[in-house]
Amino acid sequence: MSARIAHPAFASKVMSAEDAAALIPPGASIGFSGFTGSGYPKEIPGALAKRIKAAHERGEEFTIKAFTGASTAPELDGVLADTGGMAFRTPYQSDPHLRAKINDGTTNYCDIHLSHLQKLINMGFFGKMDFAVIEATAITEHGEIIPSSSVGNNRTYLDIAEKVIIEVNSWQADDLYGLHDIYYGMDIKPRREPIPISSPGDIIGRPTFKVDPSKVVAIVETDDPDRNTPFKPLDDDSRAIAAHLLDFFDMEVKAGRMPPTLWPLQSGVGNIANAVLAGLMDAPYEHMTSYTEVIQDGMVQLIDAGKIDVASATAFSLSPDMAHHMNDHARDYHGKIILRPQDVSNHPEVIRRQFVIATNGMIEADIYGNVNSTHIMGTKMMNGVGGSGDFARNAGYSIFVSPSLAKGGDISAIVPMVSHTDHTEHDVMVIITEQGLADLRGLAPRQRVNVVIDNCAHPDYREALHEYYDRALKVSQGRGIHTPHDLGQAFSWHQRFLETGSMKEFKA
Ligand code: 0RQ
Repeated sequence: MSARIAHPAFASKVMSAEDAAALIPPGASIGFSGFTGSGYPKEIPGALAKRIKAAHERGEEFTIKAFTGASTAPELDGVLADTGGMAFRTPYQSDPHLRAKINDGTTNYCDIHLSHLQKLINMGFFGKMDFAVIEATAITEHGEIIPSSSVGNNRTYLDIAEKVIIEVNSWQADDLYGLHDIYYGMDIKPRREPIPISSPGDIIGRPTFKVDPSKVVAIVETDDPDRNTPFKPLDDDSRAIAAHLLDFFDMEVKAGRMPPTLWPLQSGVGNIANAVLAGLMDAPYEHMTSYTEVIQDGMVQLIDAGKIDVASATAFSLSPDMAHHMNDHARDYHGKIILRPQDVSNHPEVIRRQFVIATNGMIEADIYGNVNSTHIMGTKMMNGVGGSGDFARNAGYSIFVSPSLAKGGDISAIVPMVSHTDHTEHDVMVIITEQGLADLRGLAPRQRVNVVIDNCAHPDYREALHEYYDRALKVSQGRGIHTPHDLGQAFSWHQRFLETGSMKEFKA
C-alpha cells in the first residue's frame, strides 16, 4: 500500500478498481471528481463501464446518473457514454462520445451554471447521491483528503453521498498539498454570511476535504496522468482577437475605468482564451491577477514571467507538457495559484465584488448582442454553458469572442437571431471577432446593429445582415420597432445551412 494512504482505517479498504466498481449497483447516482480534464478518477469509470457492458450483453438493464465538476476525459465521460448506460449527466461536458449520446437522445443532459450545481444538489432536485468517486493526491493520517489537480464539486459529493470511493493517484505531485482552499461555509440556511473573498489571493478555508470514514467503502490506487490535450498553435484569427482585446484594455486603462493592473481576469477554455493570455505576455500590464475557473498554460506562463501575481480557479486545464512542469514545480506555485470549490470560484457575489473581466468563447451572436454558447443550429448540444453565465452576468466586463466564420466560411458567427440564447443582450457588453470589436455598453438595440455588423461580421455576410435588418425594420413598423425582426426570416440562415450546407444564399 502506498505511503499516500496514511490513515490506518483506510488501509483495509484498498482494493482493485474492478472490486470497487462491483459495489456500484444499477441505477446509482454518482458524483465524480473531474473538471476540464483534470483530477478525474482514472480507473473506476473504466471498470464500471465494463460492468455495465457485461450486464447489457446479458440482456440486463444497467444505467447510471453521472455528476461531475465539469468536462472530464475519455477515461470517464467517453467510456461511460459508450456503454449507452449513462442515462443522465450534469453539468458541463466536452467529450465527443458523450456529445453524440446527448444528441441522439440516449443521455439526458442537464446543462446548468456551474455555480448552481451545489445548491440544486443540496436542495434535492437530483434525488439522493449514492456514490462519490473522487480522485485524491493522498489521505492524511487524520483521514482528510488532499485534493488533486481539480476541486470542482468534490466537497459537496463527499458530504452528501451515502458511500465514498477514493482513487489515490500517485502521479499527482505531493506538493499540490497547500495549493487548495476548501471553504465550508456554503450551507443552505436562513441567514448566510458573505463569502469573505475580496481579492483572488484570499484564503478562507482549509487545504483538505473532510470525509466521514464510515462512508468510505473502497480505496483504489493509480498513477495514471491527467489526459489533457495540447493546445493548437496560435492561428491568425486568435492572434487578431487577442490584439483587439488588448487595444480595448488600453482604452479602458487610459479612460480610467481599469487600473493599470487591470481587474482580475477570467478566461474561458479553448484556444482563443489561451491566445489572449499569450497576448498579455507582451502587454505593458504588471501585477495582474486572475479570478477564473481554469488555469491554462498561458496563465502559468504569465505567473512565471512575473506578470500575474496570483490566480484563483477551481482546476488546472494544462497541456501534457505543462502538467508535467506543474507536477515537478508545484511547490513554487503555493500562494500564486489557489484552487477552490466551483461554487466559490464561480460565485456571483465574489465575481461582482472584484469587477472581474470575463472573456468567453461563443458559437454565435446576433445583431442585437444575444449570445449562443452551446447549441449548433438550435438543436444540437456542443459542450454546455459551463461557467460562462456565472461570469458574464456578474462580471465588471462581459466579453465574448469568436472567429467571424466557422466551417470554412459556410457559417457566419454573426446571425440575424441566435438559434439558442445562453447570454441575453443584457449580459453582453463586448463582442470580438478577428474583424474587430463591438462595444455595446450603453447602446439600445437599434443602436447596436451597425456596431455589431460593421465591426464583427465577416465581409462575406455584412451586406446580407444589413439587408435583413432593413427588411426587419420595415416589417416591424406599426407593430413595434424596439427590436426589429422579420420573424419569418429570422432563422432562415440556419435553415439554409441545414438544407444546403451553407448560410450563403449563393455559394461561390
Ligand atoms: O468545431 O471542433 O469540429 O472544428 O465549434 O470552435 O472556434 O475552435 O472555439 O474552442 O473556443 O470553442 C463556444 C464551443 C467555442 C466554447 C465554444 C465549431 C467550430 C469547432 C469549437 P470543430 P472554436 P473554442 C469556462 C467558460 C461554453 C462554455 C464556456 C464553449 C468548435 O467556448 O464551449 O464558455 N463555451 N465556459 O467549428 C457551428 C457555429 C460555430 C461552430 C464554432 N457558429 N456553428 N459550429 N463552431 N462556431 C470554462 C468552463 O466552463 C469549464
